[in-house]
Amino acid sequence: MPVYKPTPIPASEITPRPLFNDRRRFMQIAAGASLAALLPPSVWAADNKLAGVKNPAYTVPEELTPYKDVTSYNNFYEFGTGKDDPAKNAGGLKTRPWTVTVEGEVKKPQVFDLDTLMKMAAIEERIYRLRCVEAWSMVVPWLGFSLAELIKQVQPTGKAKFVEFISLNDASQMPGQQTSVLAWPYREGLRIDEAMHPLTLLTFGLYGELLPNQNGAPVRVVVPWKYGFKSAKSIVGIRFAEQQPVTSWMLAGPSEYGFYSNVNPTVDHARWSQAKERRIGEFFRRKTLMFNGYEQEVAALYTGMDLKANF
Ligand SMILES: Nc1nc2c(c(=O)[nH]1)N[C@H]1C(S)=C(S)[C@@H](COP(=O)(O)O)O[C@H]1N2
Ligand SMILES: [Mo]
Repeated sequence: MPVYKPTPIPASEITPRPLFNDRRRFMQIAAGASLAALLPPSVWAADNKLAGVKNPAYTVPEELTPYKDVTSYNNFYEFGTGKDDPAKNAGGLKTRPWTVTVEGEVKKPQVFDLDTLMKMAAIEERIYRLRCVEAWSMVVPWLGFSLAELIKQVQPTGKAKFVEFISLNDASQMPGQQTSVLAWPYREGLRIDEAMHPLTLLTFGLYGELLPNQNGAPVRVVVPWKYGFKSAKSIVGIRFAEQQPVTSWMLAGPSEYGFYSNVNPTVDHARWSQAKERRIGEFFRRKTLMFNGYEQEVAALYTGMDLKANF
């Protein structure tokens, strides 16, 4: 089993950089104004707030995608396949009480209540890119902590080589599950060293509030160097296994969606190029970066692997 050795974070990544290109907004933040002050008041339903300490090691030198776009342009097939379907149809999702069952090849299998899970480690704000396989991308201030914190607590056995994520399966709440566009429940997976990588974020919120339902409330993963579909939403199960799990997208199209699905501008999707992407809210397309810009941090995970064969 490949053991993850943390890559030293280069000095350029540690030096705090402006979070925004827009100088005025940056100066407001630098002057100590809270992010809340920069957003429309309607966004800040008091009970939905979630505080996170900014982690300057995890940011990108690009403008944030506006909250409105992050929460209205979504993929969440449990609520329909249109980009605006999740925001329209996910309102009734019941996100409390909520449990996440952690099982399989672990010494301490456990059912975590959401509130217990959220208190397991300090919630950080991390600004990550998220790039969909459909060649659009966003920059989002996520709130959560490294999934590794949870994995360490449950103590994987020597046999645990993969981690599977299982989303909620409830057609009464998720109208999209009345169709068979994907095999339900939505399943995704990572190799255990990918899951242990500090960048892999167990995510509870964005933009200073709890996750809106359409973004995967109440808990999801965000794996920033992989195509968006690896970042499973509304997770109810995490299973450790010796064998590579079969994911919903692999079942839907094995020649189009591989297990690894690393963002890679040099490996095209079966039906389109991955060389460029459209940042939501922008007109001109940008060049897609290797591993979505996280090459320095994650390339070592794939040393010696043929990334064309393992797409
Ligand atoms: N359960 C579940 N998780 C999911 C999806 C889904 O359809 N169901 N879509 C994936 C895809 S394709 C993308 S691009 C991201 C989108 O996350 P966002 O809506 O927060 O931008 O969620 C991923 N996680
Ligand atoms: Mo996606």
